[in-house]
Parts: sequence; structure tokens; C-alpha cells
Amino acid sequence: MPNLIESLRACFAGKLLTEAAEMAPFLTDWRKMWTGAALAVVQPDTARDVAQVLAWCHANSVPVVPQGGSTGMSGGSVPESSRAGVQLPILLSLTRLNKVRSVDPQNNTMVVEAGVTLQAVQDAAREAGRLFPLSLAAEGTCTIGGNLASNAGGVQVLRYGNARELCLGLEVVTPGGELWDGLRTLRKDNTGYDLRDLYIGSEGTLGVITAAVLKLFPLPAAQAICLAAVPSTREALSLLNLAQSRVGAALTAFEVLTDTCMELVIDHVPGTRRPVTEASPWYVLLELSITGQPEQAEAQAAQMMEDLLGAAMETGWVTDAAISANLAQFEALWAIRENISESQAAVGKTIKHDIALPVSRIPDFLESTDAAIAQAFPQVRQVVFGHLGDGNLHYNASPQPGMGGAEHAAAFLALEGPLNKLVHDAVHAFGGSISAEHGLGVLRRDESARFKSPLELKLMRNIKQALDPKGLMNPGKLLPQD
Ligand code: FAD
Ligand code: 2HG
Ligand code: ZN
Repeated sequence: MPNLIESLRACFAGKLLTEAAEMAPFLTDWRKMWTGAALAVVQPDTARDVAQVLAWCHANSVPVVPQGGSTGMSGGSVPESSRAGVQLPILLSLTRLNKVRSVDPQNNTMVVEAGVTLQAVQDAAREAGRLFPLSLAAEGTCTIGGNLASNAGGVQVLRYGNARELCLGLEVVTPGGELWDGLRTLRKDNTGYDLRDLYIGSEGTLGVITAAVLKLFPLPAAQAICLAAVPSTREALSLLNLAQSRVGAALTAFEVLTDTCMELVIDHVPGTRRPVTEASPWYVLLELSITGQPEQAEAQAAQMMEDLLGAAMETGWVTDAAISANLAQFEALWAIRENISESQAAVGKTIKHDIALPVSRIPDFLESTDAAIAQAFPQVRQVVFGHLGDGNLHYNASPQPGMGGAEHAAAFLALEGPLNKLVHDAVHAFGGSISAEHGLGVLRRDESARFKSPLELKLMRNIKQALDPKGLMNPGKLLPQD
């Protein structure tokens, strides 16, 4: 091993960590579910450095685990634990590739390096008078490379699409250490197989994304948000359809949460209060965004929201609502939604299900699956929220109150297998997917094989074999084990 490290040092003069204490923060994921081992942590500064490191890995048959902000929910960004006879990988941290290379407001594009945080991407776009709409609670830490590698979703997919739909081109280092310049700033380009789309969502298993061309949009002139109390997802769905038919593209977010989520956030985040008088089983967070002249847009957005809620209240779909009247209230309403993951993590271990369903089938799915869980798993407290507008729910589980202590953790996590089976079988029966936006990583890698045909798995393995013949890229992730 010292020989390997010396050989790596000889070829890569940049930042290299080899001490256990220095490497430790890179080897455990955000959820603290997975901890692995690495030969070294390598922190390149440029795409050329990345190419040099990958060429060395290829020559020495050393695996590579790419990592951005390590906020991924499926354990893709950390190596597996060490096993006798298996070569330790290098952990390739991309966070020092942090330059915004260019912004072209007239073409509505920007070119950024993979390690730029999502928030810094949004800020750079805003400085140029444009919107980069990808938005999620980890945006201060996650990187655009990680967003693309995991095809992240977030809270604006309904209007703008997921990471894949926001990317026009990529720069990628192949497992052999070659640098592919696919940084095309074109909206139309039908020149053969779409390599960009292969790398997006490949979770670091095919190559390393070093830079990307992103799509920009006009900045909204005004926004309004409301938190609406609804009896169930049936009424939420009626509200969604009403909003879509009345305001069309002005509807930029349609999120849902249960009162359990609301209570978790109230308990965990000081200063949070329930924005409506009475607790309700479900709440919808609905955002409208308007372009145009700011003076008129403010009034127009407020009027649109009032009209929409008025109509929904008349039919009984909405029982109460709080509308933001200023920026502070706008941010406070969004903060409730964005703090759910952290608040859930604070009450013990979590079992996560990141499911996608045809939107119209969500109420029936919840009715039957909630009942089945209550009957088979009384130890479980359901924590359900998500992106209803996209048909994507975080159908999560926590221990019942008072059972979240470390002494109960093993017993709770032992439920994961049977609970996954119940939930994922139901998802499949309703025509859904077991990973809407968090990817497969190591968490859902093997489970995915239950729902993919042998042909689909064969085609996926063929792609892996063609692009990474030595199998060095992020081993043990995404593809089910044989
Ligand atoms: P990492 O976690 O570092 O990596 C994710 C995967 O991509 C790994 O497989 C890794 O190997 C690979 N990878 C990373 N960088 C590269 C690269 N440059 N080249 C090739 N492969 C690479 N996700 C959503 O979709 N929607 C949400 O609303 C959402 N909300 C979140 C809220 C919180 C509080 C947290 C903690 C996470 C949330 N996530 C959400 C999960 C996560 O997908 C995103 O945070 C983000 O996309 C991951 O980016 P990252 O830079 O942290 O990637
Ligand atoms: C969100 O939508 C994220 O907030 C995280 O995708 C979901 O914590 C989760 O399960
Ligand atoms: Zn989500």
C-alpha cells in the first residue's frame, strides 16, 4: 500500500490525504448509515488533474469513488468497507473544481465546474439576472456534479424538470483518464447516441463529471406561496388539477406534508409554529411565480393565489390556508418543508422510501399501504411528505415516539427488509418506481433487480462493460450484484 501511495504522489502533485483522521469525514455519508475505507482521499483542482488521477487508477487497477457534497441519500458517495483481497479505492473529492467558467445570459446558459455548490450556481445565475431553478434543501452543500450524477429532483421539477432536463452538455473524464469535451451550449443536437444522458444519473459508475452546461430561465418578477390545510391527498390532487388548469406555468411548486412532519419540524426547529389554526392531516405548499413588471406582478400573483384558494375552499378541498405576505413569511413557509429531513433524522434512525407513482393513483396507494403498515408494523411512525406535483413521495418511517434512542436502533433497522418489501411491492402493483430522485446507490441496488426485466439488467450491464471495462468506477453501486 505505501508503494501505491508513493506512486500516486509521484503522478499527482495536488492535495492528497492519507491519514485516517483526515480521511474520516469523507468516508461516512450524510445519513451516517454507511462508512467505508479508502486508500487515499484525492482532491484535484482541475479537470486535467482528474484525468491524470484516473489514468493512474486505470494503470494500477485501483477503483475510484467520486464524491461531491456527500449529501446523497442512497450511500453512493462513500466507498464500501474494506474486504480481504479487495483493492481499496481512492475517494475522489470534486469540491475543489469550484469555478463558474462562464455565463451567457443571451443564450440562457452557464458553464460550471462539477464541485460548485448548487447554491453558488443559483447565486451566479441570479447575478446575471437569470434563474437556475434546481432547488433542494441540501443546496448549500451538494454540488452540481453530484446533482447531475444522481439526476436530482427537488421542489421545482413540476415547472422546470429534474437535473437531467436542466443540462445541455457535459465534460467527463473516462475511467481510462481521457477528457471528453461535450460542453455544447445547444438546445438541439441530434448527432448520434446521447452520451450526456448516459452519464446523467449514472451515480459515478461510468465516469467523472468535471463540468456542465446548464440551462437558465428568466427570474420571476414576483412569487407567492401558501400553506393550505387539506383533509387528504384526494383533495390535494383536486387542488393540483385546479391550479394547473387555472394558472398553468405559474405553478412552480406543489409539495405535501402530513401533520406528523409539521410536528417534527415544530419540535426540532426553534421558532417554528403551525401556520394555520387547526392541525390538519395533510398540508399543501403551493408556490406561484410570475414574470413581467415587478409592480404589477406582485399584485397579480397575490390575486391569482386568492382566487385559487377561494375556489378550493368553496368546494371544501382546502379547509384553511396561510398565504405569505412578505419575504420573511415566504421563507418561513418554505423552511417548514425544507427542515423535514433534518427533523426526522433528529428523532432516530430512518427507513426511507423515495417512491414515484402515477399522480392519480396516490390517494388509493396511501389508503391501502398505510393500513397495511399500521397492521404489520405497529412500531413504525410514518413520516410522509414530498413532491406531489411530480407523483414523488418520501414515504418514510421513524420509530414511534420515545423509541428513537440508540439502544433501539438495531431493532428498528431490522424492520427495513420486510418494510421495504411491503412498500415496494405495493409501489410496483400501482405502476410506480422505487427510486424517484435519490438513485439506487447501495441502498436500493439489489432491490431494483426485483423490478427490472433480465433484458433491462443485461443492457445496463453491457453499457457498464463498454464504458468501464475494468469495473473501476464506484464499485458496488447502482448495478445489482450478480
Ligand atoms: P454526492 O452525495 O457526493 O454523490 C451522489 C452520487 O453521485 C454518488 O454516487 C457519487 O459517486 C456521484 N458523484 C458525485 N459527484 C460526481 C461527479 N462529479 N462525477 C460523477 N459522479 C459523481 N435529492 C433530490 O433529488 N431532491 C431533493 O429534494 C433532495 N433533498 C435533499 C435534502 C437534504 C437535506 C439532503 C441531505 C439531501 C437531499 N437530496 C435530495 C439528496 C441528494 O441527491 C442531493 O443532495 C444531491 O443531488 C447530491 O449531491 P452531492 O454533491 O452531495 O452528491
Ligand atoms: C426532500 O424532498 C428530499 O426533502 C429528502 O428528497 C427526502 O429525507 C428524505 O427522505
Ligand atoms: Zn425529495
